[in-house]
Amino acid sequence: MSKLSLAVDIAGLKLRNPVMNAAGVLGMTPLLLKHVYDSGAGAVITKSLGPHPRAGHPNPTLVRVEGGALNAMGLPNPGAEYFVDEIKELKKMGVPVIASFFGGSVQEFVDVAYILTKAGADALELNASCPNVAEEMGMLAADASSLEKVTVAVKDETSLPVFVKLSPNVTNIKIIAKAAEWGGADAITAVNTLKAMSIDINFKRPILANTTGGMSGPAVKPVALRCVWEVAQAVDIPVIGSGGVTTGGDAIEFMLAGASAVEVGTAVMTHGVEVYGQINDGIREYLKENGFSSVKEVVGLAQDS
Ligand code: RRO
Repeated sequence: MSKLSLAVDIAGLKLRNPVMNAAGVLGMTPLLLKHVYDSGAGAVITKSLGPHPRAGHPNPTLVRVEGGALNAMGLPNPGAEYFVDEIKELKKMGVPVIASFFGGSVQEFVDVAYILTKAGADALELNASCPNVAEEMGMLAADASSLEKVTVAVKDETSLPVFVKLSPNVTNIKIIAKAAEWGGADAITAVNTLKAMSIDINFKRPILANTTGGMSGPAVKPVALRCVWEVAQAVDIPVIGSGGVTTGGDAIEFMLAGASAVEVGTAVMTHGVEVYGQINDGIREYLKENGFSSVKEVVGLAQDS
């Protein structure tokens, strides 16, 4: 039997394994991201970077809830220009870097894509789906035609693979995914967090200062899995799964639904940064036990009738 391989190729981006951190998780400094890579991730994803530094929302911005967590960070980031040296540093250390980014207009998306491309990122993840900011900045992924336009403009600016990260907070994710593909997206990341809230019954007020936040963690996994399933049916480009992945078995579920790779965020809170290596161990074990020699053989298998 041939040697077992966890290596994947996502739209030309070759990675040693299919597990990455989700944007925003340990993504603020190169040292934290290097730690993610050393702990076993195949690539790292930066915090979503915008055209200007942003403080984000006031505290509380994070609350644990049953089955996961809610966050309303509000896109805090130092600005893309500041992160140029951080990306260069990571590249010097041999770490594959996917730069997550956003803008408040088509031009801002293009400007930030230009900065991050010049910085030497290996791929870009266009964040079209933050649930915690005003519509025009966050929920681009609710409007197929705007998303297509932004994707076209970004693809015109960069030669890097562009992954478009979608929201689960839409009626028909297939239409949105198709629009991103028409715009030239090289892959789809499905999905960002689920809009949610929590109330303190003693204070009789919402816990998050922003009132609502994005739900992540094991409780959203079935929703994210359904999104991956639908997106994989709608497009011919690779899909990256995100939402509640904690174990190798979870990652395999996403792959069977059609994901070529997965992003892991909230599990770091419960399992520490070692979770990246543990998930890879679980994937390897599954491949071995089921007679597969590569991750590719599993992708989309549950879709075959
Ligand atoms: O910073 C945030 O509040 C945030 C972002 Br940019 C995102 O894409 N998803 C999320 O749950 N929180």
